[in-house]
Amino acid sequence: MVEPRQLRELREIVGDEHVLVDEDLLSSYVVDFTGRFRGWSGCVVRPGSTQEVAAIVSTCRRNGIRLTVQGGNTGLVGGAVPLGGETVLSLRRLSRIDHVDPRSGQLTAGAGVSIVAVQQAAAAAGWAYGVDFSSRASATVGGSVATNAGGLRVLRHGDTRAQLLGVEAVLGTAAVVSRLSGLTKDNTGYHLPGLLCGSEGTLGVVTAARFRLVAPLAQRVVALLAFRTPSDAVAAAGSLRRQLPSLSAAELFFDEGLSLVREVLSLPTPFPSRHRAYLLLEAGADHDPVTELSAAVESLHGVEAVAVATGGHGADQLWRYREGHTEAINTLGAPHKLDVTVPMDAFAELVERVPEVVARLRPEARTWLFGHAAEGSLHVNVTGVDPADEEVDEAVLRLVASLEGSISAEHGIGRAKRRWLDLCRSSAEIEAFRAIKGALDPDGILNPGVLLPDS
Ligand code: 2HG
Ligand code: ZN
Repeated sequence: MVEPRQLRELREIVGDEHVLVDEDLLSSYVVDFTGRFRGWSGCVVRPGSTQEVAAIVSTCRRNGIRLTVQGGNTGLVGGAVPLGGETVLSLRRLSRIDHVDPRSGQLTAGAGVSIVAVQQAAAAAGWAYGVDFSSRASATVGGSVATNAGGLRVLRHGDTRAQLLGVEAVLGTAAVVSRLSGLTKDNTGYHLPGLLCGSEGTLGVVTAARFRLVAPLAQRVVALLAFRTPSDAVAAAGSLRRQLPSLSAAELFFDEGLSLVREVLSLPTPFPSRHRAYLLLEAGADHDPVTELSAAVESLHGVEAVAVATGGHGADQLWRYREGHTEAINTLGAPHKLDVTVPMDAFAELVERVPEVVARLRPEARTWLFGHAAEGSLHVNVTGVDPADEEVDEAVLRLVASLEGSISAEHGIGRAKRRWLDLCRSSAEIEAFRAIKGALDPDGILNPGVLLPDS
């Protein structure tokens, strides 16, 4: 609990109106989007500048106040909600975008800027931002950097770390590190942006980021392919990467997921009959990519039906079948969410074995699979299992580890997965993580309980 004297100190830094203590005002900050992770907090602090963040961290260090750092609160692993009663440090007021530098194709955005606002600012200047994902309207720059967000275009442009040229951040020591000049080449020591990116707020609070932008693609085509078997769909994603240089997304889902999305979002059926597996493809190029897409699709095995849309509403409609999964599954109650990746040659086996593993342990459960097929990245959602019952989660993660995969492809470890970190990280690696944490956040006030398992 934050004492009255400490609240006064925080108010002096950010102003009375930006220290929230009223229970009603706190309610949206203490629970995650799925409703699975619910914490509590005595106070939310909303700084308006990097200097204010530094002053808050310094005050919290002095007073032993532990902080949970929060952006758009779209995380899925309980990393941004105060499960241990921490004070919430909300960065949404850091919402400034510096104008896009048209020559270098870069922009600097505050931690509280939404991903959609970054995309719009880039587009307005004739550029594009290489990262995109379903929660783009609420997710923020700070959170996307802290979790190294992946999403729908990783196969074309890489993850958030690949866009990151610099950050401004307040370390757990309260020191400010700032490197936002946008040098594309800079070999002068440890790469702090790369380290802070994906550190899930455990080392420092990212307050701004400098991103490289990509050339916009004048023409795009979206195709939904129906496959005879899941392994045909997985094999297709692999071979399309080689055959179709304009490929920018290859998203996998299955019949059960499509039916649920259609029912919840009231969408029409894309094909007259049902099929076992689907790939949603997007290709983008300066020229019309339809001809090369059609030629590539012709060469694939097991394709039973194809729907094509060249941009506009039709393309958005096809995307809804894929992007609607998270929302549709959430209507069934708080799901168990796993987000795993395995080497490509084990991906088809993973897709086949996950439902068997779940069914063996909890026959009453429903398993929903979808994901980013070209990277071997699979979202496993399980409904109908008590949120506190983690036996299924553990069994799936052990399967992933046995296939030499990783227990998180893009959502991070948060609080949800930390006890399984050693399934894919050696004790030497975890000790190195702890040493870095100890150096940059010596009092352990930033995101306690996130990422690192208890020692
Ligand atoms: C996606 O790819 C997101 O749509 C969310 O990473 C995945 O809801 C999920 O499990
Ligand atoms: Zn995803």
